[in-house]
Amino acid sequence: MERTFVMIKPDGIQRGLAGGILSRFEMKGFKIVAAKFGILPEAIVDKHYEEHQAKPFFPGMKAYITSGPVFRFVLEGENVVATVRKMNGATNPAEAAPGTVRGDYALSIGKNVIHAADSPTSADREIGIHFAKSELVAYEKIDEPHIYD
Ligand code: FUP
Repeated sequence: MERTFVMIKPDGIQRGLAGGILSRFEMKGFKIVAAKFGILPEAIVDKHYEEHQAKPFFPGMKAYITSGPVFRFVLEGENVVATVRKMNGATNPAEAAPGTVRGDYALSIGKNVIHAADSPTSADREIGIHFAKSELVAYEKIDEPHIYD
């Protein structure tokens, strides 16, 4: 079963959006297999955003993403990577459709509330950066027969 990495950023935490956002994914049918709350260590930020390190927005983004706690979790389910990206909406909230997390809750790209991995390969990489294997919990959820054909 596919897994993805999701992070509610400091703006989402400060605005009290974390529970409601996690609830969207639970109600969709995805299973929570790991979660942690806290301030990101600098080394984790550098690894996570490796591809953006040379970009002009990187220093500001790094300062922001470490300015307060974030809520990180791993979700599991069929097509979870692409589905969570769709549920989050476009990176730039101005282009995010209503009904998506960013379409409903965000106005600017630097404060876009949430991150999710953009491919199964990125998901594996990001899960490995943020969680130890022992922190990923494999378990049966009783609603699965009612969610999957
Ligand atoms: P995403 O895959 O949706 O997380 O988006 P990107 O990897 O393109 O960007 C990562 C983060 O960099 C965004 F969530 C916000 C930040 N960013 C900016 O602050 N300014 C930009 O112009 C582009 C991205």
